[in-house]
Formats: sequence, C-alpha cells, structure tokens
Amino acid sequence: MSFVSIAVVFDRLLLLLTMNLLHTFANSLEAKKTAVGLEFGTATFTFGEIDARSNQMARLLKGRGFESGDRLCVYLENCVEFIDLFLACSKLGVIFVPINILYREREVTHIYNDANPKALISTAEVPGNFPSWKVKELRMEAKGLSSEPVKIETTGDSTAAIVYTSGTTGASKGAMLTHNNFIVNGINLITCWQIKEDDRLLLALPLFHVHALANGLHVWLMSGCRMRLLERFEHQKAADEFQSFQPTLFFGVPTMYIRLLDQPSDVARKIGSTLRLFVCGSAPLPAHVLASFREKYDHTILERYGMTETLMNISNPYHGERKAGTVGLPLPGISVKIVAENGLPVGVGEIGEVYVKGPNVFFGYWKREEATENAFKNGYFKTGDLGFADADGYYTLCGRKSDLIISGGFNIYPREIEEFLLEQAGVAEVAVVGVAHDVRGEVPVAYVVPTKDLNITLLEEKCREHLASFKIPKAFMVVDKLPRTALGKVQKHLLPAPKF
Ligand code: MLC
Ligand code: AMP
Repeated sequence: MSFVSIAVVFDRLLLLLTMNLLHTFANSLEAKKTAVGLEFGTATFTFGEIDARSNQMARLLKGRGFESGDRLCVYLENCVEFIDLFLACSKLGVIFVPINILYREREVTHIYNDANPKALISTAEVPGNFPSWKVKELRMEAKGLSSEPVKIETTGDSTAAIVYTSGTTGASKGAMLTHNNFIVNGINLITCWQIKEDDRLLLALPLFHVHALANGLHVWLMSGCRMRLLERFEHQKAADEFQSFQPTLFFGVPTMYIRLLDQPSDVARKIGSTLRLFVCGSAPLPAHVLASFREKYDHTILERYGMTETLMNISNPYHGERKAGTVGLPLPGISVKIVAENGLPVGVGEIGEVYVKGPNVFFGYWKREEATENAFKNGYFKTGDLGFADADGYYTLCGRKSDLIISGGFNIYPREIEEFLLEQAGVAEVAVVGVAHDVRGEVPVAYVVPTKDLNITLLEEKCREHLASFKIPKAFMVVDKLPRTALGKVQKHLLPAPKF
C-alpha cells in the first residue's frame, strides 16, 4: 500500500474513532425514542420524532447540495425547525450559522457576506432582501423524505457552528466552535448542575446565542430531560408558563430575573416550589436582585460566566456556597488566570484580565487569522473581562477592558453605533456610552455634536430602520463638543448624565 493510501485509511479510521455531538445526544434521540422530549406551543414531540425530523431535514439539505464544511445561515425565532436544522447540520458536518433575529439589513449583510453560506433560512423576508429558503416550505418538503439516518461524517474537531460576536472594531467576528467545544460544555453543566432526565427545562432564551444553544438545547438533548421551548421571553406571560409547565430548571439573563421580581409573592412561592435550579448569566446579576429573588422565590440563583468564544468558564457550585456578586469557580478541565497589564499573573484580590484555557475554548475567528492570533497568549484566550479571585478561589468580574455594553444580555459595541451615526445627516461627532438601567442592566446613550442639519426624530428613525432594537440609543444628548484628552481620545466618563 502506498504512503498516500495508508494516510487515507488512517484518516478514515480517525473519523470512525472520534465521537461528535450526535453521540452525546444518543441519550435522548436513541435511548428515549418514545418519550415526549419537547413542548412548543400546543405541540409535543417525542425524541424519536425530533430525530426523524432532523434526518429528513438532513436528507433535504443533502439533496440540495450541502456538503460537510458548507455554511447554513438561519435567521429564525425559536421554533422546532430551528432544532431540526441544527441537528441536520450536525449530522451532515454542515456549519450552522445562527443570526440574531433582531438584526437589520446592515448587520445581516455583514454576517451573510462574511459567512458566505450555501443558503439562508428564514420565516419571512430577510432584511437586505437576501435570497432565503422559507422554513415552513422546507419542512413540508422534508416531511416527504425518508427519516432513516444519513451517514455521519463529522468528528469531534469538526466545526459545528460559527456564532457571530459583536466586534470591538465595529464589524462582528464569527467564532468557530467545534463539536468538542459543545460536548465539553454540555457534559460540564450536566455534571456540575446535576441535570437528570427527569428534569423539566423552561427555555425562553433566543436559540441564536450560545446561552440557549449550548446550555439549553445541548443540555436538554444530552440529558434527555423534557423541555418547553418558548418563542421568546414575554414577561407578561412568564408566570403562566412557569405555572402550567412546572419546570425544575430555568436558565435566564439578569433582565429576566428582574422582570420575575414583579410577580406577586404567592405566585413567586408557587413557582419556586417546583423549581430545583435557577441559573443566571450573560451579564452581571446585581447582588440586590439575587437577594430579592431569594426572598420572593426561596431560591438562590446560581450565577455563572461564559462567552461565545469559550462557552461556559466559571460557575458557582450546585452544592456549596453560591457567593453573591461572584461567578464562582472554574468548571472542570478549565484553567483560569488573572493577568496584569505587564502579562504576569496577579495575586489574590488583585484585578487583572481574565485568561481562560481549556477544551471549551474555540479555535479561532472565521477567516480572521490576525484577530485570532491577537486573541490568545501562551495558549490562553484573553477574554477582555476584568476580574479577581478571592482566597477561596471564587472569581468576581468587575468590568471589561473594552467599552462593551450589555443590554438585556445582548452585547453592543459603541463603536458600531458610532460609525453608523456618523454616516447620518446632522452628525459631526458622536460618542456612544453605556448607562446603567434598572431592568436591562445597561442601555446605549448617544452624545451628538450637531451640524445644522441635525433632526433627532429622523436620526432615531434611521436607527430603528437599520439597527437591532437593543442597539438603538435610549437617549440622544446634543452637546457642543466631546471632552477629549490631549491625544484626542474621547473621555466618555466626563459626558453629562443622560435624560431619558
Ligand atoms: C427582545 N426582543 C425580542 C427578543 N428579545 N424580539 C424577538 N425575539 C426575542 N427573543 C425585543 C422586543 O421586541 C423589544 O423591541 C425589545 O427587544 C425589548 O423587549 P421587552 O419585551 O421589553 O423585553 P424585556 O422584558 O426588556 O426583556 C428582554 C429580554 C431579551 C431579556 C427578553 O433582552 C433577551 O431575550 N435577552 C437574552 C439575550 C441572550 O440570550 N444573550 C446571551 C448571549 S450569549 P422593541 O423594538 O419593542 O424595543 C452570552 C454568553 C453567556 O452572553 O455567558 O451566556
Ligand atoms: P457574548 O460575547 O455575547 O458571548 O458575551 C460574553 C460576555 O458576557 C462576557 O465577556 C462577559 O462580559 C459577559 N458575561 C457573561 N456572563 C456574565 C456574568 N455572569 N457576569 C458578568 N458578565 C457576564
């Protein structure tokens, strides 16, 4: 046998020998075929049905020319087809690229052009009028196909998804996450949060972000528990969903917990009585919210810390102390260190940048070698978050190196909004800053130095038309000039307080 053919055989063997995400989903899709696994609206689905639907979807995509490594963009609200498509992609080795449904033309165009997908899937027209396959039609067509499994050709190191993160330079970057990244994340959470098949997960987070995708969807399929998926979190209806489903598990962002504090005490107690675990992340959970929630629901929310690029890094323990204001201890297999400006690790209690290393960490940004290189140092991913460790090893986050704004758990880079505003009539100079907000955590506010053409109503309309709703400045403050350092850098902390 020639050297080349030995290499090919060896390669095939490697393919056969490594597991991928689907193997970890066998606990539900294979082992619990007849059990109801999913509720969505008034419909229920057994795990066998979920598996069959995704096999049909995989066949449809394959029939339309999809091959391993191709990208598929989805611009969808939470729905069962979202799950079909994610699983179909995993089964085919196709790279799944979710797009935030709140994104408008400008944001979608960037991701579409960057990811260069073979197809884009949506419910209706996509902003920017990109050609898209309509999801209901796809499902109708898939229904007629065989539900036998397609051949799986993915390995643990294959890229399962590219998830776009808000970019520090304005344009967002696609984080390439492998099957192994997601596997490690899911196994860690199931083990550390003691998730079992008799759990009931209420999932109201959007599936296009890793919080719902990796922690929600994957943990559900890996544990074989029952999930009620909501199209979205609507605080007016949340109590009804809790009471009718009686979940044992809930994953949310701080804004959701703040909204839940509005419930009357008797309703809160009732909800709390069936719950086993409330988990919070994606943005800082204020200590007073943790305390009020404990008072009302009789539960101590478990706060954890993650990122698109790393999935979950640090978590408060399930057993043991959940320390208010901290994000807890590094999850198994994950190394964390706090590093000073000079690149050296700092001691207990000292603030520095959080560096993370482990099998959970992504391997790079899609088509961005330089950004990837800059993101790592000595094998550690530089998170850009600032924090410190206490003597018990618990980590506290205390801000970010960049001026990233997190509103309701959605990330916003001021630079992106500033660039957009500068392109509009009437704007000579602009600075966007994050301002504290009781419910959303932070909201963006724009400080505009006007030219004579400035019309704030028109400017706001332009924002509504072109930016995702959470990026629209909550207030536009007109100022004569922006405070700057001698080097011309805007001193955002010197800007006057906004008026809402
Ligand atoms: C919010 N909106 C949505 C939506 N969420 N629209 C469609 N689908 C969704 N999922 C829009 C609303 O239409 C409205 O727009 C605006 O956002 C606020 O809506 P609201 O009803 O007033 O909601 P509110 O009570 O404020 O709650 C918002 C929220 C939302 C908490 C439900 O912010 C949310 O779903 N956040 C989760 C974000 C997330 O999953 N982040 C994880 C990133 S991963 P308008 O136009 O009417 O103002 C990550 C890593 C990690 O960070 O560690 O997890
Ligand atoms: P994203 O890029 O959307 O994945 O957001 C990741 C960022 O969310 C992190 O870098 C943190 O700044 C922030 N984050 C996630 N979890 C927490 C938390 N528990 N407390 C504070 N910030 C958090």
